[in-house]
Amino acid sequence: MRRIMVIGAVGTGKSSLIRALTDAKQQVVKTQSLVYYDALIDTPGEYTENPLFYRSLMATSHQAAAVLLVQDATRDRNAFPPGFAGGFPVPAIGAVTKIDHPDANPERAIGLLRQALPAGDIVLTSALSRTGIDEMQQMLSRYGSEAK
Ligand SMILES: Nc1nc2c(ncn2[C@@H]2O[C@H](COP(=O)(O)OP(=O)(O)O)[C@@H](O)[C@H]2O)c(=O)[nH]1
Ligand SMILES: [Mg+2]
Repeated sequence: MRRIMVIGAVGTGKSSLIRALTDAKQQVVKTQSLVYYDALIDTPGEYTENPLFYRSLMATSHQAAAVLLVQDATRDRNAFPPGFAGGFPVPAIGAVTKIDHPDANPERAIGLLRQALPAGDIVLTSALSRTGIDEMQQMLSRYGSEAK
């Protein structure tokens, strides 16, 4: 199964987004730090926040169909270094999370995400209201990755 590796800062909403995208019945395999779903790989936020873990992210991405960079719509700073998406050997796509939140600023989030992901689709999502979840699932299937 081709999987999408999901990366982003601690508390961005990666795991909530993955839960919204996946079928609760599926088998989940947890390694020490990574969580493998049928179509997605959840990564700890520390891996995105601490450059010591970048090599580990790059290594894992080799077995992924694509990397999904996740940006929190309520945050005013980018968790990723400029051009980060270009360092992966596979295509990169983006998701903005928590667009339902009163403090959400989706336009700002897209601007921040574009610094790390100059090209590639970005979907606006909310795990809470399920906005953009269908669109995310279609995007995953374009990479040969069926979330449910
Ligand atoms: N309002 C709102 N809060 C969310 C949403 N997704 C996640 N959260 C909250 O953000 C926090 C971190 O979510 P989590 O999925 O654990 O983030 P992770 O560290 O990136 O895996 C939790 O308190 C969630 O309830 C969302 O779509 N809308
Ligand atoms: Mg998490």
